[in-house]
Amino acid sequence: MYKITATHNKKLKDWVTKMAYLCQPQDIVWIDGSESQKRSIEKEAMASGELIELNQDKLPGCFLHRTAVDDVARTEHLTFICTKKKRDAGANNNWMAPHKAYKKAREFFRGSMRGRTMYVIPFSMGPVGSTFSKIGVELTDSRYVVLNMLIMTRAGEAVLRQLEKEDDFTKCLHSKADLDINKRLILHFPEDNTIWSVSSGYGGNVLLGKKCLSLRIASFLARREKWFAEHMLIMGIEEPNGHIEYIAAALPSACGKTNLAMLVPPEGLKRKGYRIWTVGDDIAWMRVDSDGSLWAINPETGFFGVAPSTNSQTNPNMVETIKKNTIYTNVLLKPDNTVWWEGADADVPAEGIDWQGRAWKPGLVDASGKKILGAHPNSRFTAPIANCPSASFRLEQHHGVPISAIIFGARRQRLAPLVYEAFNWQHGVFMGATMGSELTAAQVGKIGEVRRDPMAMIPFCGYNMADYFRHWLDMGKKMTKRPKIFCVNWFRFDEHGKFLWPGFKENLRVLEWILDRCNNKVATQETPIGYVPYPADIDMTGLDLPHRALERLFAVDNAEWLEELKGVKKFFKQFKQDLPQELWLEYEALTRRLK
Ligand code: GTP
Ligand code: SPV
Ligand code: MN
Repeated sequence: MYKITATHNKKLKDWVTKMAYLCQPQDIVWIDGSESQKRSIEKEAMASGELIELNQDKLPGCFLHRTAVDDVARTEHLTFICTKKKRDAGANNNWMAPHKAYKKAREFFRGSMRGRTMYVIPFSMGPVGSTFSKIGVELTDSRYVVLNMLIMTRAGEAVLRQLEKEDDFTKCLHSKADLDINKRLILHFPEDNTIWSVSSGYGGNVLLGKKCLSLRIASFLARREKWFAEHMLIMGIEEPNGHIEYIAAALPSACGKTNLAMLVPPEGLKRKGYRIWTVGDDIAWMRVDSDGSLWAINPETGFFGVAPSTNSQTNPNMVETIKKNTIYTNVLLKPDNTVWWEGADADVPAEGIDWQGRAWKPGLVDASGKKILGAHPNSRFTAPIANCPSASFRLEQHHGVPISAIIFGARRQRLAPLVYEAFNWQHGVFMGATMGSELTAAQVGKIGEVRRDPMAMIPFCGYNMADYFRHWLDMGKKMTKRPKIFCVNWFRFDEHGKFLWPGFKENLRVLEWILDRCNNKVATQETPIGYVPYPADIDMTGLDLPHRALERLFAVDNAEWLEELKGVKKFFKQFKQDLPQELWLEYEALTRRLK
């Protein structure tokens, strides 16, 4: 009953047919990437209620979508790595045996698309045909997923044509089914290059090109093929003489990647004539090139960014980016059919419809007296990078950009200095491997609790993290021109619970120091945890901070760090004898320096 004519690729044909018999859609539609097909899917999504059309005079091409109330963030406890051996998934992942996982999920997929269309989305992560790039095909019964994937990836005809030349692709199956959280599973089969996601309609759970393919599956492939797939932004910093240096930075979810990637220089630094180029805000694929240095691409073509606090003070480039062709998820709808969220530019609206579709006005509280928010704290927008005023001119280059510095960041009210530098590559890998960060609204869980989040990859590393650390150490040996490694923390508090550092655009002052270090322009102070700046080397022109704020931002409290190391030890011990010995050596050396 299902006839496939869109492709000659037998593997693709057979797989689509098989999945169709499992899910039983009423028909199959192949996504070609054309404007006319996109328009017709938008119309159907409006008719079915999946999308609400926004005010087309003020927000052309923009829509609003609301997810189910219990489907508003990634569900890490329902996310599994299904390798034959449990050991290969590692202590960092939930594991299920592949045959068990397929069997369990198959029951949830069986007939799940009845009465619906199955869309076939051929997509490329990275420019079609680049040596960096990987192809995926996502089958989904969600028009919201289709329209998001059209923004986030290169999807359509060109990819199908590429699939006539190369056979390999990641098989991605998604069905929203009936969105029942008790039947929700996000399954990865790295050994089969396959992803199955069922009963969710939220971002990272269902836009399978993003975290599932570009991080979990790609990290597995990257180790095998000797490259990096990382949860990192990529940005270029151009000096007035036209020279551009690129950096890659890993910060955990909702810890500032998007904001950093497109910052606008603060007034005080404008005289220096910096210009920022945004390459990516979430994912970096990096390779060692024949010149011995590290080159990076952003495999995505869009932003899936956090809405709350996005305004023209914090992120003017994003405000510009999301004015057209943007899909908003779980924000507040205003009476004039525009949108709002906590921390948006416009005044708090007198009334509106909240993210759950209920009438809302300021000051509402729930039964327990808690303020009811207009927008969900993890409400998001999906927008094309091409809309961004700072979008890099090298986005389509198959070669990517060369990376001068790697930055690891975390959200820590205490402990971690604003910035510090690793002594060398191995110490830098140790710094990344021992990152801890406070949880945010981006994942279901206890907000504020500190968890170990090595390289911001704890939710995204598709294999045993002990092997991942080994891979990081090995890659250092592959490079003759290694990037320097740094740690940053924009989130340190003063004794009154206020941020010590203003953050956002002011972070350029820290990046400037980092680049100065890469070019051996400034000296540092050595501390047990790494090199910290001399306060005088941070350009503070136009920024007034309280007395001795910088000293406090760079302070290292040995007792606090020794306490922190207890958590690190516990984390490392989970990996037993698999953990690279080098990391234990670094651990012991740090302990000695702190004592
Ligand atoms: P994901 O998309 O989940 O991977 O998040 P992200 O790392 O891109 O985080 P994003 O830039 O969207 O920032 C998340 C939250 O952190 C927002 O509420 C921002 O307002 C806040 N934030 C970002 N940068 C800074 C900063 O420098 N200082 C402070 N205090 N807050 C920041
Ligand atoms: C993150 O949580 O790190 C995100 C959002 O970037 S999601 O796509 O849902 O993973
Ligand atoms: Mn992210």
